[in-house]
Amino acid sequence: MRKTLMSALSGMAVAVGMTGLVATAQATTWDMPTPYPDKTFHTQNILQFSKDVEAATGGELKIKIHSAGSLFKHPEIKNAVRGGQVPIGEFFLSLLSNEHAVFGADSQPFLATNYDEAAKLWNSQRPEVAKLLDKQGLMPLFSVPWPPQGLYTNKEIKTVDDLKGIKFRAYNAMLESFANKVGAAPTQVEVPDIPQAFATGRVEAMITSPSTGANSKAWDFISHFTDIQAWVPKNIVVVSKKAFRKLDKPTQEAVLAAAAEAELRGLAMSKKETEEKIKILKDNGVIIVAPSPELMAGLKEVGKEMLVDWKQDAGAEGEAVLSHYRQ
Ligand code: PCA
Repeated sequence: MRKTLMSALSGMAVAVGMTGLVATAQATTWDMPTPYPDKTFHTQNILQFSKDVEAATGGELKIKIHSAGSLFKHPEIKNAVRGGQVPIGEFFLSLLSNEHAVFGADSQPFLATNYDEAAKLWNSQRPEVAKLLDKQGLMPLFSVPWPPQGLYTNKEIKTVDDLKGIKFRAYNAMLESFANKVGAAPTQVEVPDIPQAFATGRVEAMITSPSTGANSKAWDFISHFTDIQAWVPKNIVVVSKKAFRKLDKPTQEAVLAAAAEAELRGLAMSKKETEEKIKILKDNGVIIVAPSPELMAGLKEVGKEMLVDWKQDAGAEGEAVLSHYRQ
């Protein structure tokens, strides 16, 4: 009797196991590396995107998010998608500015400094970005801006000269060149490593959003936030065209619809958090400073110089972006 029951049970287990196997063989799971920690609004938005895709496809396509550079480090994410190691990924668009200056248009100081200008700039930039990515077998799915970028320091900054000699955290080639131009000493540091970089004295100032400042608990290592609103950079989510083509038509459409929603939701989240995160900085003792006219004039001068360099580097594609943007 015991033996019969056992074999009946194991027979059932085999049957259940087989059904499980059939189900997983049909469904697709995409691993998706992202650079920023879970509580970042971009990551929250992408988690919702993943849920939306799973719901819309009845579980046919699952997107598993690997946040904070846990699967691939940020600078490797784009090439991981390009090389087919993962089908989809998120990264900071202007991180690619060392491949082509056009990718860095949104990190050009004082070219687009609020959400409306940033949307207009993205409209002008998107066709060129899409063409460049297409050559690498990649397709943009959606893009979401960060809040306008501000200056975090451990003293009051009244003029550009006050930035001289400061060890400056950078997140792309443009910010590095900006830091060099103001006489600061730049070092690349990814978001998850910011607290450690300040704690060990590798850096002592940064330009980033209220989001990244508040999420990094900037009050532990800086005293002043100067609201210079210097540019509005974006993250982009790209998919490998090859992986996308493998999906059936309804699944492809579900991905595109969820992406369009994510772009709108992400923008709303970004806008909402600008004020919220500045308030958190303030509540934790950071001194919020409106920039002096001298400081702004000096920073804009640096922006002008950088735009000259940028135009040269960005060539015909850059011209197309700028002339469309300025129409
Ligand atoms: N946070 C990211 C990119 C821009 C931003 O606001 C960072 O600091 O790296």
